[in-house]
Amino acid sequence: MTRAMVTTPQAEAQVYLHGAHVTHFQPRGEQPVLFMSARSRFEPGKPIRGGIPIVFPWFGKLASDPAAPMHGVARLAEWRIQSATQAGDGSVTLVLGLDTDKGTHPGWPHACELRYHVGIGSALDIALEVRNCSQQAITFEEALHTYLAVSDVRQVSIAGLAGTEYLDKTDSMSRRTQGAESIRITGETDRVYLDTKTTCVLDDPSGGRRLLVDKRGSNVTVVWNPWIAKAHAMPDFGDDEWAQMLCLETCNAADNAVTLQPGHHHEIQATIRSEPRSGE
Ligand code: TA6
Repeated sequence: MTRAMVTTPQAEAQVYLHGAHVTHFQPRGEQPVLFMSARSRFEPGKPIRGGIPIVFPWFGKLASDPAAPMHGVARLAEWRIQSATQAGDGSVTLVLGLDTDKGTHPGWPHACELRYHVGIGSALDIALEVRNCSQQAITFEEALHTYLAVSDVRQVSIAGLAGTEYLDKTDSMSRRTQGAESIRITGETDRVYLDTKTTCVLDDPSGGRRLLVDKRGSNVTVVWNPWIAKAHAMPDFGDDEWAQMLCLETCNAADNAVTLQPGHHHEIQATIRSEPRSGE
């Protein structure tokens, strides 16, 4: 598979054309920020496990066609490099492109232009732009399904979602409200936080760092960890890898799906960066 290996004064990164998939981001002198499964597949028609899969145009299962690929078609498609530019400070921006049309999938016969901007500097800046090139309004779901690398998920905490309503996918999508305390991961966790625009901060004590996910154009945040049983059930995921990752996903889905009029475009954007824990 073709990938772009990018090295800048601030960081290094890898981006596969398959799914426009960022699989690696490592600021100079720091640990990798993204988790990649040692058992990930790298084959046509299969998603890459880890890094940042792009979810589009449906999140999860497609209600009208349960046989349709989970999380849509964008992460399974071959994207092309539109441009690669370097700024004065040495940071690099790649733009990848994918166009959809009536032949893309029966569940998505719409003409759209997708442009994915990947900025590699001291932070990782990613933005998915969707342009509706059809004659009718379209509605879609999307996610930058980020797998963050953590030293031990049982010790991390996530701040930024206090008081936010969420759908609990481990309990038949029941609606709940997050308490005031930071989120701790103590079992399989799969939550769709609604109507939230806030920055999330993942505190990783034994990793000695905090990972921050700031976002724009997104009203949903998903928090996911498969824990033990789900990890065992996933063929492209190591049985013990659940402790080394947490997905903090920048999304628009469910109540917050996006509707675009003809000729209009929408952008979802996330900035991912790490900083030392205070005093460390
Ligand atoms: O974003 C969380 C989630 O929707 C979970 O329900 C889980 O299925 C995860 O995505 C991974 O999905 P995948 O299709 O990559 O196995």
